[in-house]
Amino acid sequence: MRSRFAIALGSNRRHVRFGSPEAIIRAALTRLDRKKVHVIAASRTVRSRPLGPSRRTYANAAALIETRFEPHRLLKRLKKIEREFGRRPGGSRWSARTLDLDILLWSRGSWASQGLVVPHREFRKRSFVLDPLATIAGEWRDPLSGLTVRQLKARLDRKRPAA
Ligand code: A4P
Ligand code: MG
Repeated sequence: MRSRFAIALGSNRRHVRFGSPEAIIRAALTRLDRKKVHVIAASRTVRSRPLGPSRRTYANAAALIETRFEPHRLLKRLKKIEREFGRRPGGSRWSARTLDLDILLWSRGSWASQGLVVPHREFRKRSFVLDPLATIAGEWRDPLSGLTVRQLKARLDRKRPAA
């Protein structure tokens, strides 16, 4: 049975072949849409100030995909793509990275296994995730809070008015 996932894409480092973080995100979206994984919507790429210690500006985007994969199988594919884009495993947490792919939401609800929690634990607090996601999945309801993506974004915007 096919299900849907919302995915976050982030990059804050140039790649020798693909170029700027924006170009990396575009290339990653093309790469994602292959072999049993279908990209059915993608947001525009936005620039965002880094959260955490890295000082490099990020490019972020969100995508909706359709696949028969279970969450852990999809994570394996995402990790493979991160490696193809030159992300080295074992770099310090939040260090500059060429490509970060996170699973945000799953149409069948919640998932927890070793090394994977869906919905993503931090996504409700991050405007660089909710802003692009709201443009393609505003009505998607977070199974934990019961709020839609649009409502989560509005709640976050109230807390952190745009600078
Ligand atoms: N993992 C557990 N749940 C998930 C999930 N739902 N999706 C595990 C993906 N992975 C999940 O992630 C570490 C491990 O989390 C994975 O191996 C997987 O087993 P990682 O991507 O390898 O490492 P990371 O990215 O350094 O850690 P983490 O916790 O994913 O960092 P974040 O939270 O992704 O933060 N600022 C801006 N403006 N834009 C950004 O995109 N990103 C980060 C990274 C920091 N600041 C940022 C941005
Ligand atoms: Mg990550």
